[in-house]
Amino acid sequence: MKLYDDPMSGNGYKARLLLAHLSLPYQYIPIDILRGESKTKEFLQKNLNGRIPVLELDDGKHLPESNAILYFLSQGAAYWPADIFAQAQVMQWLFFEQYSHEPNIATPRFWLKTKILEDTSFNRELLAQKQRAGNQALAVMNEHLASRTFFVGERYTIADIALYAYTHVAGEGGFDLSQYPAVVAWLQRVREQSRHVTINQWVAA
Ligand SMILES: N[C@@H](CCC(=O)N[C@@H](CS)C(=O)NCC(=O)O)C(=O)O
Repeated sequence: MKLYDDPMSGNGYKARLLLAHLSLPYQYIPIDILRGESKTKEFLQKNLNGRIPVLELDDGKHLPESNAILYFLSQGAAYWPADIFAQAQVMQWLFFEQYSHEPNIATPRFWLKTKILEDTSFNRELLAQKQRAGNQALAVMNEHLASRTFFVGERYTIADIALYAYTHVAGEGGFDLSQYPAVVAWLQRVREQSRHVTINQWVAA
């Protein structure tokens, strides 16, 4: 297997983290999105949408979209529950992550890390809007986790992996996680899972 990914990407980190939990060897192919490497003709054959991460299977098939990669890799493993309602609840949080969480937490992180805000024409009100929506998502997570150890069924699943990826680096997007104590405690439980890797590590083939 190969993973096309940019090392700073939280979406790519979701795949890296699950691959590490599963002890699956893979080849890591760095793609520099800031240099347009995800928009080349060659890359667009792997993902027409021009984005990382993309998982390449040994038979040459390509799978883009981080949460689809999590679903695919977790089949038959403990990170995907057996119960159908619990499966639907995992999906519930994967969709929450993509609609309410990632666009509002990953984007401010990207803007601040790449210093794009130093461009005076950039609308800082847009940053404030994203941060307000991101804080709403963190508040939802905090309330849900106040009486639970993990997002679904009291077990660590791909819902936790998907939500951990950008939550644990939310500070880089200007978010104050100390306002969300249940989230902070959950982040620590995620870090304690076996074969955890940080966002800066990956297991090469
Ligand atoms: N919904 C996609 C989002 C993928 C995505 O936005 N990837 C970013 C990096 S985190 C990217 O490739 N950006 C390059 C671009 O938009 O040109 C997923 O979850 O994988």
